[in-house]
Amino acid sequence: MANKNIYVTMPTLAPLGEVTENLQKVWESGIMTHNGPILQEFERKVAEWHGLKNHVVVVNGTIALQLAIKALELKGEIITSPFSFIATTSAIMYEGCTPVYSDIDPHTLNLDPAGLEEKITDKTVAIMPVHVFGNPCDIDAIDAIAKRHGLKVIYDACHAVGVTYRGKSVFAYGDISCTSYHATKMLNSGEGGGCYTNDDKLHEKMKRIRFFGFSDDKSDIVEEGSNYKMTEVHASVGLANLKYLQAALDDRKKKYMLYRNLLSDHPALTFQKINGDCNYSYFPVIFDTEKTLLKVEKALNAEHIFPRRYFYPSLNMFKDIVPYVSMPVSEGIAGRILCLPLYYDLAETDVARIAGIVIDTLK
Ligand code: T4K
Repeated sequence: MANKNIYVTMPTLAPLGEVTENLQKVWESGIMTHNGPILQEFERKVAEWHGLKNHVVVVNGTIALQLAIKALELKGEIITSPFSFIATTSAIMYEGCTPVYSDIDPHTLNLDPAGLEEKITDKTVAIMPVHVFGNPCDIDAIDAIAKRHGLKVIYDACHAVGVTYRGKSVFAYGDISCTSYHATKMLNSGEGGGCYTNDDKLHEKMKRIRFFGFSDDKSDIVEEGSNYKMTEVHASVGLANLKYLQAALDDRKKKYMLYRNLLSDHPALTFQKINGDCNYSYFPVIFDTEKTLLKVEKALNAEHIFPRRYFYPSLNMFKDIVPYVSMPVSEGIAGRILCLPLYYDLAETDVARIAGIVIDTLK
């Protein structure tokens, strides 16, 4: 199988027959969208899986972040991580707020609470930390800072399906936690996202904004809303895949540990420090230099293996969208980090082969 392309990830998919069972109901009812029965079942079952009640499913994780900002009526500066996917920053900007970067911890790769307070100004309205690669942030420290300064917290939990912190789902923290059900995530509905909150009123408000801002009886427009609804077709995929979430999590952890055992002894490599629990959704490797990374990437590509430079460059380097402010830790990590392939259908023999290529290239 040496010539089969191996990508950084692939979706975990339920048997097609289980998706078509759900689709059969859609076809029979003719209800394709508008908060249909399958969407409601998906929304409820994913929330229950995480031990939570309030869950508003939307079309993708980026829109989930935008919905959270809109629902909290934020206008001003939002402190966020420069070590993330562009969606974290673009969601802030799309909602008319200003992203302000604060540097990351070099070990956990999450926002470093130690540097956060000095970024707070009289324009700061919120903090948007990211649980990078499913590794939970220092939630206690971040929430304490937010409380002290009267700031809202929206967690970008797009990588964090299935992750717990102090015995509860990470989605239980912050004013709102947003996740992604994109094809590349632990749980996928093709495209999809969700907002979690413990505040019932905020939950109802997000549901109204998702549906054009209609009042519950649809007689009036009571919010500045839009159309963020997920279709029944996507919900059918997500609902079928949910049955395989635990198997996917167990498998990911096993292969993550296999990589760690095979690579850990090498002096040129370091790894993300896991803060308690993690879903091991990615396998990031930090090299000693960018030159080493590029050499390893080239060697893997030659074998039809396509790891990804998540996240490169550090978001503060996109100078055309946000004025540049130096983030030395994030910039340093972004230049040296590579995510190796990790997904349900990846054979353990391929994990061993990939690790072998990495080690051989470092000789
Ligand atoms: N916040 C954070 C921290 C995020 O990482 C993301 C998204 C978001 C917010 C926003 O969530 P969404 O709005 O996307 O729901 C991917 C994903 O598109 C993106 O969801 C994800 N983060 C980001 C980290 O990765 P690309 O452009 O790097 O990946 P792409 O599409 O090239 O896919 C990677 C590999 O996955 C491919 O080489 C093959 C495989 N693949 C991909 C797709 C789309 C499949 O096998 N099937 C597929 O359908 O962005």
